[in-house]
Amino acid sequence: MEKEKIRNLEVCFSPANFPFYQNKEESIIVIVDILRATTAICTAFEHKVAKIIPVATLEETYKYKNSGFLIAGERDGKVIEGADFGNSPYNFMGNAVKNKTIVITTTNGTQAVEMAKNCLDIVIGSFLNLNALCEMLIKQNKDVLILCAGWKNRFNLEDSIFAGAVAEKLNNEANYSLNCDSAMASVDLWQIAKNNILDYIEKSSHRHRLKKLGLDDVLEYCFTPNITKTIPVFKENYFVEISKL
Ligand code: 3SL
Repeated sequence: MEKEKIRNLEVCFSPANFPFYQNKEESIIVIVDILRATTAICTAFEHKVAKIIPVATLEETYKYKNSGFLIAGERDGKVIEGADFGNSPYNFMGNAVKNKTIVITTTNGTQAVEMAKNCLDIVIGSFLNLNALCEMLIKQNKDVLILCAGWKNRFNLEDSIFAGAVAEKLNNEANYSLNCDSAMASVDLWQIAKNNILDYIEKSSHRHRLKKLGLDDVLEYCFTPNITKTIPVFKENYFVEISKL
């Protein structure tokens, strides 16, 4: 007999739609920006960063810089002036990040975090921590809302297929029902893409944006599953590894 599906999994394809989701306070919010912000954040925690402070505005970022913090960030893919790091996951490796606190601002990823900031449970998802994330969500047994950062409030393929990967797993392996059309659409997209993600993602507009800027060296890395078991979780005003809570 099939297990009763008692938890809901919803997918929000754009931060612009986030205010319309009613069940935010009861849900774990998974923020996703596969190219490249949430992949970079997961990389930083795999490389033992202490904290990541996400901020929405450049003004706030430079305030932190003036107080002596390391800052990372981009706008439209380009590294912001005066930054210690850009937003390539390769920047967030080794001694550059180990035991450090880094302030990050990005075009879409940290804006999505900003929208969700008042919610109780916020975590970061990427292909890098896919299985660990799903295992944690199943263990928590709460409703889940996946917030895709998209591109300037528009839909994007890479975040949506990742949402589909999580939705499919939670639906198949646990008691999650997919009652919203966007969750079902994300699973359909994932099923089309999953056997050859890199070919599929050739269509993605941000993939082309990164190529034009010469920043697409991270493409394969961003779609590599399960490089890390770390799960960045939001506390007060920063992300920390879940085991440090
Ligand atoms: O928009 C974002 O948050 C970034 O991930 C975009 S970029 O890939 O760094 O250009």
